[in-house]
Amino acid sequence: MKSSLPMRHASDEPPRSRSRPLVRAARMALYPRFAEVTRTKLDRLLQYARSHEKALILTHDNPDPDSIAAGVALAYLLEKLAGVHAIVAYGGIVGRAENRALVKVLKLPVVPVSRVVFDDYDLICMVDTQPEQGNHSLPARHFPDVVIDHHPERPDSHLAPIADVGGPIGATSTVVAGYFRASGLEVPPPVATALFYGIKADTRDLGRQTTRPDVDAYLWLFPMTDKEALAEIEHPTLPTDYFRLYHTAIERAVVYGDAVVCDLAEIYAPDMVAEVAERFMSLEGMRWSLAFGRYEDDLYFSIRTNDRRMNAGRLIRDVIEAKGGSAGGHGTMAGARLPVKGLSAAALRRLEEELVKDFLDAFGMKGRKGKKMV
Ligand SMILES: [Mn+2]
Repeated sequence: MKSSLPMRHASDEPPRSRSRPLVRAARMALYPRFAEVTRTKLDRLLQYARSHEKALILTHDNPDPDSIAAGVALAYLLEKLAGVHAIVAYGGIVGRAENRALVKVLKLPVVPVSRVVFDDYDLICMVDTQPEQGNHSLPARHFPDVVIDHHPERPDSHLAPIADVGGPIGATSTVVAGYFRASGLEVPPPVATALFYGIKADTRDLGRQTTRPDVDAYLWLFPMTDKEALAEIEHPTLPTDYFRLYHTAIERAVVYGDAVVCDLAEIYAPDMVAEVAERFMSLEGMRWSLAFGRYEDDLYFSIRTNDRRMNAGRLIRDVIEAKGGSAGGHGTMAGARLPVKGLSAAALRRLEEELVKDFLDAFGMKGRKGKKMV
């Protein structure tokens, strides 16, 4: 059945940039097809969109640069090439200072989903997430028409008329940059800068989960970026809360063998767990990094690994979905959310202890004694 659905890439998966040389040579031969396939995907998307009037593009909750950039770029494409009025909305908050700067400095037109009346839109798109992912704010009575996401595909995503999901690509921004390139449309500097930063952030400067299309899109976009804006985004001023949280993080981090675990308690923005997990991954000798904290009625989790044999996305789903939460991610980075509304302080502590134990088991650190990081 799947093969009859539009915009699916199975045979046109781009090569991983770090394949062994022989395999790489063989895959390179496939590469021209990637551009061709992208053109076809764009045509199908535009043809579908043209019979609609108003598009709502949803990012995942607490959006990262990749989802914001992909959303804004898709909105621009739909307006220019399909004549569809498009807005970009997100659930949760734009938390990290870099992400706030991205929106502010580039004046990106994104709005909180609380301001959206879903029934006003006849075209619903989802970027950097998928219907079953559980980290977005699309009400269950709606289903997206368009899904564009580089995360591993979920079965339901292909029920969307237009789905460009899965594959090894490092960023959804790479996929949308590919559409731009195929369209021949000029990329406005704010859009180019956002897409560039989206790829840079998701691939950690092209060092993680990076494929040749990611590198190509990055290089293609760079001359079109606003360098001053980029510097402002990458080096934003930070609130006192940020340093307070880091202080807490450093004091509370515990090392178990080659895994570092940090319970951040209250956090001022959900995406701070990702920031801390990422940072502690640079601690010498670590193979795993886990950070979690509470924001409003949810516990947020973020894990990182540098072990290519492991799959962080699968691991976090196994642990968190068993407890009724939602999770997603890929090989080296993943995140999750678990509702804890109404739990007493004692019950919450027990749950956290259980979860840390589950994670340590999954990391292969069963029964290890922890030692404070500092
Ligand atoms: Mn992404």
